[in-house]
Order: sequence, then C-alpha cells, then structure tokens
Amino acid sequence: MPLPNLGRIHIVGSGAIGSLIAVGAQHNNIAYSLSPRRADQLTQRLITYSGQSILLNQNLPEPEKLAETDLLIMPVKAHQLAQAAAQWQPRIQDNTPVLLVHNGMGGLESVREVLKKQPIYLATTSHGAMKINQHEVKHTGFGRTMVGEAPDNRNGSGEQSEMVMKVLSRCLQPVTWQEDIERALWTKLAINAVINPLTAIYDITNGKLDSLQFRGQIGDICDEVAQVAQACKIDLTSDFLKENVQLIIANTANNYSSMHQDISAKRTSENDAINGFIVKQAEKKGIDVPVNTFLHNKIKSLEKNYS
Ligand code: KPL
Repeated sequence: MPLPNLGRIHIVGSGAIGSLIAVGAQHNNIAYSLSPRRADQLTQRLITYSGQSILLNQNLPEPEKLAETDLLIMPVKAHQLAQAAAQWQPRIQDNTPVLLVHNGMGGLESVREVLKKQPIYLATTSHGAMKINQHEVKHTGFGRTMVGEAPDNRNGSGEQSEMVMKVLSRCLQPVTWQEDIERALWTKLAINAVINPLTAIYDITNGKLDSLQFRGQIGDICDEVAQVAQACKIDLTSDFLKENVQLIIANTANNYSSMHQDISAKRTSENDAINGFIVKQAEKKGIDVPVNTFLHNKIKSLEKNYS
C-alpha cells in the first residue's frame, strides 16, 4: 500500500546499501529513483539474502526538483557527503527531509555546512551488502536499522519523522526509532572500528573474527571507544560494545566488510570517519588510544600503496 504524505524517495549513489533500499522501495510500491554517481555504475539487479534475483526495473528518472513530501536518502560514504549535498542542494526545498545512512561520524557536520535548513534524519544499519560487479548487488548479511532525528534538526515535524520511519521500515527492515540516535551511532562506530580494519588488514570475512586470536584486540578497541564515548558524554560501556560487536560478527559472518571491499578494490575507505574519528576525539579529550591509532595508520598505509 502506498504511504500517505509521501511523494517519491530519491537515493543518491548506487552503492550496496542504496541498492538494498531501492529494492525495498520497489517491493513496497514506493516510487523511487536511484542516482549513481557515474551512469555506468547503476545497480540493475539485487541478489536477496535468500538467493532470489530481483531486477530493479522501476527506477524513475532523476528529478529536476524535489517536493516537501519527497525524501532524499544519502547512503554514501562520509567523505563523499559534502559534494553530494552541494549537488542536490539546488534541487530541494527548505522542508524536504534528508536521510543520511553512512558508517562512521562527521557526516552530519559536513552536510549541515551545505543544507542549513533542511530537516535531517540519521540512520545506521548493520545489514551487510556488497556490489559484486558494476550492476549487481548481493545482500550478504541480515542486520537491523536504527533511525532518529539529527540533534540539530531544524524543521522536522512529527508527521515527517513518522514518514521517514515508515519508509525505512519498508526498505531496510527491521527498524527501530531512536530518541537518542547518537548513542546508536556510537555503538555502530565501535562495531565498524573493530570489524572493518581487522577484516581489511587480515583479508578475512567478518565471521573469522570470532576466534581467540582476535579476542584481545577486540576487547582493547571496545575499551578505547567506550572511554572516548564517555568523555563525549555518551553513555556506553565497553561490555555493551563487546556484546554488540560479537553479535554483528555472528550475524554477518559470511560478509566481507565495506572496508575490506574498499581496500581490495583500491578505493578510499571510511578509515578517517571510523578509527580516525576516534583518534581525533581522543586527542581532544587527552585520551590515549594506541590500538585505534595503530589501525588508522595501518589502513592509511594500505591506501597509500594504491598504484
Ligand atoms: O557496517 C558494516 C560494514 O561492513 O561496513 C558491517 C555491519 C560491519 C557489515 O559488514
């Protein structure tokens, strides 16, 4: 059934998570457009978690202008957000809701520089997906999604929040609404700070981290993230983070993390927004985070080796 008060959703980029959202929209008869950064990168098919093949054949042309009742979804990497926001800014209204879905932190700040008035929503998902070639995406790990209003939301209304929640519940389920989305984002930050660099450095799937060999490092990373989070007034304990990390390792065991995929494909990863963000915050608070510093530097050196 179509959603009341919703025009269309516009998905920026044609990456793995954006493509998952597009398939969810198509399945639920929500009008959508998927706009790849490059025309030859458009996802045309998705292999679902249960192995079904779905053609994305209802993709609408990219809109000239978005209405207040449309939703702009930006599932692109943190370092690509500023440019994407600048590109879409002339096409959206002051009241058009914008939903950010990315790993790591710092995305809201860079989008806010450009979209000063729009209501912004933040989501985080632990679904695993990967682009297996330019036109195909595979849903590799079944996760869950959390969404909430950005702390600095300007024009958001209850009705709009409800619409955002309903869209996501159909497109990236299961979804829970978070009054305190920052806590959820920090929890996901810890998950990414562990899984992403370790899988990229050791060239393994997420599930391989469930081995005694990694217990110590995982514990140390969570201890450091919890310490920095607490210094930033986010109420999280290391034990809670460790529990969540182990859960996601189990739920996405066969997945190659996004950082593993980026490093293998010689693309810039989200290193700066994940371990790099923790290192920066730690510096500001005067906290020593040797394991996150090591991982941040190690991934940077792998990125430097791109020919
Ligand atoms: O977010 C992810 C990522 O790969 O970036 C997880 C949840 C770790 C799934 O691989």
